[in-house]
Amino acid sequence: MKKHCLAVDIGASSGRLMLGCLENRQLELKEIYRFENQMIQLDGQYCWDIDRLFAEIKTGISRCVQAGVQPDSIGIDTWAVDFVLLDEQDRLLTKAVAYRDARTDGMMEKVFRRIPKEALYAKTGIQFLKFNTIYQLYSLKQSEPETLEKAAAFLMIPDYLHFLLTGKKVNEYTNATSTQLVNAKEKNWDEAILAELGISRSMFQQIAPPKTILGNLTAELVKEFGSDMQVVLPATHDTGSAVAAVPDHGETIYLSSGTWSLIGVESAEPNSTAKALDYNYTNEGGIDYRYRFLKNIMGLWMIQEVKRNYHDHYSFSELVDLAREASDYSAIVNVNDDRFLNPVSMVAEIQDCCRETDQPVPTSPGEVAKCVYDSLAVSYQQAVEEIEDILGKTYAKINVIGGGCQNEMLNQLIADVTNKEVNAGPVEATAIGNIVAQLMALGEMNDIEEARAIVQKSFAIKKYFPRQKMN
Ligand code: ADP
Ligand code: LRH
Repeated sequence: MKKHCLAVDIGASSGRLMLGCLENRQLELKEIYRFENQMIQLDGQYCWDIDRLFAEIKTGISRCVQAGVQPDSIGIDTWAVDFVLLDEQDRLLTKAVAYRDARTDGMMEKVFRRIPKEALYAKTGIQFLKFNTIYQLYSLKQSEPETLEKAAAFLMIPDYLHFLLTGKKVNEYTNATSTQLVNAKEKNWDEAILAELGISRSMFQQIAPPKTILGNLTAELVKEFGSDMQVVLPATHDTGSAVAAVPDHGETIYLSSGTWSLIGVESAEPNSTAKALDYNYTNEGGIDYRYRFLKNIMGLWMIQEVKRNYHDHYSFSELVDLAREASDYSAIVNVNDDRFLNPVSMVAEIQDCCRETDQPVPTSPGEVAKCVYDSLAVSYQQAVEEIEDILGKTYAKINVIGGGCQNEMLNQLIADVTNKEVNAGPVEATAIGNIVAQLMALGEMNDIEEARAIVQKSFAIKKYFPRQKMN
């Protein structure tokens, strides 16, 4: 009997339920349901609409069952770092505050006063992003210490959604590492860091690795859907699932291209050398305790915001066309500047930045979009140089995965700027990586090597080669 696995993959911009089915060593993927995701404002804070997200998941499951498909298993991945706290009765004590909320402003520096940056990096191997969970929790400790005291459970977003499905509470490993609270060697919560920050160890759950079979749906949900299925942990950090599905990872740099651009390589050991710290590279936990040595780049969030600023008048592909038409325009902004993390208006912020750096100010949507794509490509090139410098080796190819790999202009630009072959696809790498973890847990695939070989065979990859530079 063929197994059917349902992947729930929720990114910061959209969520989808994708059904995977393995037949004759070929993986087939079918979209069941798709919905938008975006931050909402609650009591002046940027948050996720967590109730709606769970309702969307339920809608997707119902559609799957109504279409006559009975999934054997389901697993959820989302963006990293964000969490909720539950009380003794498993009721929500907090909103699902989003990482772009300003609550972490200044928190990194406060934490460094208690734990030096170098010590934190040596223990966790995690890059310094102002919104990491550690700084979110420290902010909560300053503003609402009583909430932290009452907390009985700390669950990251996918952990909470898995809890709603099963009634079981665990902290999945790949996502837990993004908190900057997990000891990279011990692969467990770092008690010394927690103690130093005055954050209680007791609310943290047991860390469970991907491929753990969490259990079945709650009786209530079985009744609602008229069917049961196993809940299996994928790499619940979306980037962990995406990288699990990078077909040819050996000599390839991956670029997971969605709301964020995550650029790096997979590695057997964490690299927390002075150089890696200096360039701010991370060692996030992956499937089978492999590490994702990578850096966050602001990513297509910038174009999502530009699109929103133009009242969604243009689609993503229209913005690409307009950028192409604006070929005479050129300006580069530092995409990783915090000013682009959550500006009031992305278009105005880009224009201000160009003005301040004495570059031509983009006025049309095409010019603004071109500035974003060109600036992203330059930042990818810088990251490639950094990776090659830290690791002392060169890479022949870049494998772009995720929604952004549909941008043909950007793919070609990356090939030209980096002078490397670019392989684009699969678009739904994250959902595929999620499904692959479930299939391994169900005994349908032996290991990640086999899984990657099947992914390579099953999905079309488009190649781009650097164009000759014209003098
Ligand atoms: P996330 O999972 O972080 O929400 P996705 O992997 O879904 O993000 O990627 C979303 C991005 O993909 C969008 O911001 C957009 O730039 C890009 N994208 C989606 N569709 C297209 C398209 N047709 N052409 C070009 N780019 C696209
Ligand atoms: C990408 C991602 C990334 C994290 C960020 C918060 O969706 O999970 O890996 O750094 O969101």
